[in-house]
Amino acid sequence: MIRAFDHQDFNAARLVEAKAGRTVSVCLPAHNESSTVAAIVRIIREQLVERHALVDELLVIDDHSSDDTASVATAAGAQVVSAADVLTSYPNGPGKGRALWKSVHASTGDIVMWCDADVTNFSTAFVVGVLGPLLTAPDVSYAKGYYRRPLGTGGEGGGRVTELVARPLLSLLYPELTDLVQPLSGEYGGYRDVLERVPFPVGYGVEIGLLIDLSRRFGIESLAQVDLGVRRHRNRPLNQLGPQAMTIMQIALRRRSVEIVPVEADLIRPDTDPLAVSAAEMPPLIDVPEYRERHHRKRS
Ligand SMILES: Nc1nc2c(ncn2[C@@H]2O[C@H](COP(=O)(O)OP(=O)(O)O)[C@@H](O)[C@H]2O)c(=O)[nH]1
Ligand SMILES: [Mg+2]
Repeated sequence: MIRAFDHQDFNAARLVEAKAGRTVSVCLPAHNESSTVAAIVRIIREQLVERHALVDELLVIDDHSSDDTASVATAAGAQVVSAADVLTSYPNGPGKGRALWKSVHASTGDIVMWCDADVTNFSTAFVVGVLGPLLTAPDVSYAKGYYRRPLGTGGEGGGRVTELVARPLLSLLYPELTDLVQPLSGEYGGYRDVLERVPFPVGYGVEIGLLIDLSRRFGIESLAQVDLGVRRHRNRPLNQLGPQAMTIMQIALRRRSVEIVPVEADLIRPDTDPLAVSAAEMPPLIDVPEYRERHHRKRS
């Protein structure tokens, strides 16, 4: 069983005491999120940087946004890093997973956690909840948020990709991960010294890739999940979920055997042009010389 917690078991003041010298970076990946990112930044800065010293560093990883994501996030009090400027000798390009990988390099905390920047009902519970087990449960090194996700009609459950792709794949191939309520949630984090040891899929396969790799490498008991309450975000049309689903399948299948499916493949649909879907991965940061240079610490 993956250990489960509830955000209500934690509060910011007590977690500040539990930090005991450890530092926390919160990173928000953002591609054209100008309508939501500022409110999220402001809540974290006012409540968890200034009122309680829980969060030591607040980064927005802006990825070629064509709107004013960068300026509104800066005005709201985040440090904005342009993804294009980080680890420039590695293959550049869009992708949530690549942005997360770059944020591990760009940030400095002992703990790095992420929140999606498109959440419309953000509260401090998201950060407090994920940090709770990381700061208080000694063997937890990776914590994954979960929540109820109301769709327009009030239906519960996961998202469509969660129900139709992630859960069936985990049931077939990785049953030890099936008690995760939201395997694809965007609010999660872990200790730098585990995150730097695993590859990061460049796109939307990053969540499933991290779960599979961290559980294999550090044991299922190093994982925790935390109830964060209710979460609302942008709901995408079905035609945008196909490529997400496909890259998740590529990442999960290729961890069983790289021969099953190719790393680059076209999603073929009758009424649209073929769409290239990539399951490329960025290498473990510990193997990246620039990372070792910047974060060099004594390690065993
Ligand atoms: N930096 C960066 N962020 C991205 C990219 N793609 C998605 N994101 C961010 O990742 C978060 C989750 O993406 P979203 O599209 O909402 O995924 P979904 O909730 O699974 O549909 C949001 O904050 C996005 O702005 C990207 O290529 N680069
Ligand atoms: Mg979203």
